Parts: sequence; C-alpha cells; structure tokens
Amino acid sequence: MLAIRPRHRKAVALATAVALAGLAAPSLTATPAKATSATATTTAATTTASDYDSTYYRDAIGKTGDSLKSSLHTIISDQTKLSYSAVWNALKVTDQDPADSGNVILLYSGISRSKSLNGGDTGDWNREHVWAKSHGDFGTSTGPGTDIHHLRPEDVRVNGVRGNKDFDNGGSGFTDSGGSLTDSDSFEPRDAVKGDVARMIFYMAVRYEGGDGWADLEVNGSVDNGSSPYIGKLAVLKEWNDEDPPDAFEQRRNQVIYDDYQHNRNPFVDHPEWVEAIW
Ligand SMILES: [Ca+2]
Ligand SMILES: [Ca+2]
Ligand SMILES: [Ca+2]
Repeated sequence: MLAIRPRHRKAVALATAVALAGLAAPSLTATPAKATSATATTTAATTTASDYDSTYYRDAIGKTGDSLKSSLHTIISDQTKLSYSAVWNALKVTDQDPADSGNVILLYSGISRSKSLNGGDTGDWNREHVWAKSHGDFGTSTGPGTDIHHLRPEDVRVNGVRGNKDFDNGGSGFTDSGGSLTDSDSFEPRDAVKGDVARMIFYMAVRYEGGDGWADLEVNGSVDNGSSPYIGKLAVLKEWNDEDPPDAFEQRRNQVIYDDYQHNRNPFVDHPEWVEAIW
C-alpha cells in the first residue's frame, strides 16, 4: 500500500526538489493524488491521506455539501489549542525552510529568514493571521486567533501591507512582495502559495461555525468585509485552490500540526476536491 511505484518516485523527487527550491509546482497539477500523498510520507509520517479516509475522515467519506461540511466541522473541532505565545515556537517547526533548518519561509514574500528574528521590529518576522483577525474580531486569545492552521510567519512590514484585506486577483508589487500583489481593497499572494491561502481560509470557515463564543466564519464574494466575520472572494479562492494543489511543504505542515500540536487536520490539504464539494 505504501510502496511507491517508480513512476511516482520521480514525482516525489520532483515535488521535494520543488519544495526545496521554494518554487511553484505547476507540474504537480497532473500528479496522481496517490503520489502527492506519498510525498508527505517522505517528509513526515508513515501514513497517507488515503489511510485517513478509513480513520480520521471515516464519518465524512461519501458526503457532500452541507452534510460534508458539518461532518468535517465535528471531526476537526476535536483539537488541542495553543496559547498565542506558544505559536512562535510552533511556527519555527511548521514553517521551517526545508533547505535551512535555522530558518522559516515567510508566506507571502517567500523569503527564508532566521527563526531567531521573530518579533515586532523592522526586519523581524511575526505571526500573520491569514484569516485576518479583525474579520470576526477574534483577536489573539486562545481560539481562532491562535489556530496555527492559518497562522504563518511573515515579514513585519509585509504583514502590515496585507493588513486585513480580503483576497482577490490584481494590484501592484511592493518591497519584498516576492510576487504578491496588492491594491486598495485586496491582496493577491504569490502563485506558489495561492492554494495554501485558499485552503487555510476554507479550513477556518469549516472549523468555526459559531460555537464556543466565536463568530461563524464564512467565505463570501466581497472584498469590503471589514470587521464582519467573512473573507472574500469565494470564486477567486476556489480558482487558487485548483491552480496551486498541495505540495510537499504544505502536506508536511499539515502532518506536523496533526502529529505534534493541534492533533487536527486541514481536510482541504488532504482532499482539495472537497472545496468544490462544499462550495
Ligand atoms: Ca482589489
Ligand atoms: Ca502551494
Ligand atoms: Ca463557518
């Protein structure tokens, strides 16, 4: 079951090389799901996504639409929660540069920067909330504001450029943008992380359904959501999920969070097709 056929070894090697280079992996679009699953096993655990179908995802398999969303909500809500201060050290592990264990990769800029430069000064990296924390006003107390499935290292200034903007195509580059773009009302991540961003947003929409005193986070078609518990644009995020399928870095990240931190998974990293099944 876990044996990798020769044709897939090439795909794994490619995926790993691409991940090490920190580049986009358009060629992975055509990679069989089995091969990308095997990629995760080379960097993290000995299980594959398909193994989780009969265990972790057992109650969700075969469902679609609201029924699938509801089932996944129940499954992924069983988790360990981190304090905001614990997030620093977690990100040093989840977002470690595959080519330099002393560094993390910054999400939007793609820069590899020393783990020790975490902080709030110019040149530091800090904790970017991909689901902007003002959208639902959940802040940084333990809960959605400390859920590392959507927390990523980012340059302090670049984090400020993104601010609490919704996601959409278009705009201009900026210092250290790494190919990411922005305009007055939206932010477009660089190509290599477009799908990562989309799957983090979809995770948040399923994980947070109005329980435990937190807002019901949802995806909509707007770019002017302000402090409402919404993030747009749905159609663009769905496109990004298709254009940039999960690679070795993203799969390893999901596995590390599951194994060592929160003990829950982002279902859309394991099954990106579930985005279309729900939305
Ligand atoms: Ca815009
Ligand atoms: Ca990606
Ligand atoms: Ca929700």
